[in-house]
Amino acid sequence: MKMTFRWYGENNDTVTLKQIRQIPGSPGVVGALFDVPVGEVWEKDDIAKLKKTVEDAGLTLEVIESVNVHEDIKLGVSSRDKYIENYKTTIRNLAEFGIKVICYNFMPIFDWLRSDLAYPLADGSNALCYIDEKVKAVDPIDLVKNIGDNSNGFSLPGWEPERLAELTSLFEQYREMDEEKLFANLKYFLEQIIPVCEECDVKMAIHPDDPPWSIYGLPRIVTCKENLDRLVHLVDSPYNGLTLCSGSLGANKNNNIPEMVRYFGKMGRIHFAHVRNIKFFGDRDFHESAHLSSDGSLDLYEIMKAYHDIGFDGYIRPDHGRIIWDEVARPGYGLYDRALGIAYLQGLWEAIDKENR
Ligand SMILES: [Mn+2]
Repeated sequence: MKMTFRWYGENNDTVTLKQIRQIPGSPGVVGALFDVPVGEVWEKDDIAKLKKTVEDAGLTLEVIESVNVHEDIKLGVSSRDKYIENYKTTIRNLAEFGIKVICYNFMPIFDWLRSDLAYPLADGSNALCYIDEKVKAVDPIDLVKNIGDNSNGFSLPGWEPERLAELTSLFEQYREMDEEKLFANLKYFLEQIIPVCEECDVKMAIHPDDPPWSIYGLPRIVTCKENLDRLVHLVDSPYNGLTLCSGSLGANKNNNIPEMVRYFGKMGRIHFAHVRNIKFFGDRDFHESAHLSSDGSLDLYEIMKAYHDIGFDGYIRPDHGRIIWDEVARPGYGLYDRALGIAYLQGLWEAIDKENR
């Protein structure tokens, strides 16, 4: 496995590249151009600059998270072709700078969704949290506002205020959308871009929906083994793969993560692994926890063992962390708890590896 750490870029992250360089094992950087509007081309000059910044700090940049998909592509309206062409150009441009994997998602309107961004935990830390009743009780527009007001001044990816200002009209446009239509629109998109990926050797890795169920009547399709299986066969190419996020998929108690790792891993379709834990306190209520198995509801040993068993050699990263030790950071993306997560994942891996020699 190739360990990585997500970074939001200079002036956009409280975590520095110097700090990342000092995390045990010196992970690679997962980056993105956060100031390019969704749907526009990522220009070579900007990619070159990002790559140089990362490499000057003694780190590598081979994974992008995310190149977001324009809403018109998800909606399947005629203007999508223009945005798909832009996406293809972005893939070609990224390939020129050694990018190997692009993470993306196909969630209508919202990206990940939580009811609380700083849910207090018993030990005095705080974490992202999802309480189903709370989400249902609030109007989506108020929810967006709450998220914006509680993100410590950061614009959270997928929650850009400009885009969400048009929430009412977006909901209107999705009125007729169902899972089948969304699958068809994803297929159309993949059929166009996967040949470009094959030509440039860049793998697409779709991130699951978070949480993995429909919210506010919007369809969500990247949610379970059955749908992921359908998805990887929409275009049957090794370049059409997954970001297997244990925390996102794990929020549905029916999803067996180690089994999914083995199933899609053997198929060679897991290009990026997000490994984190969550703690349930209701059927659809959970808060994010430290990565440690005993702190959450998922067994991280079993998950890492599944990756080891399939001989996983792709990119992996710890995912959201709690906010601990009075750190002020982007919700879910502080340095400390994610660095602890990395050390833990590497410890599990070393132990499993040596046990199995
Ligand atoms: Mn994730």
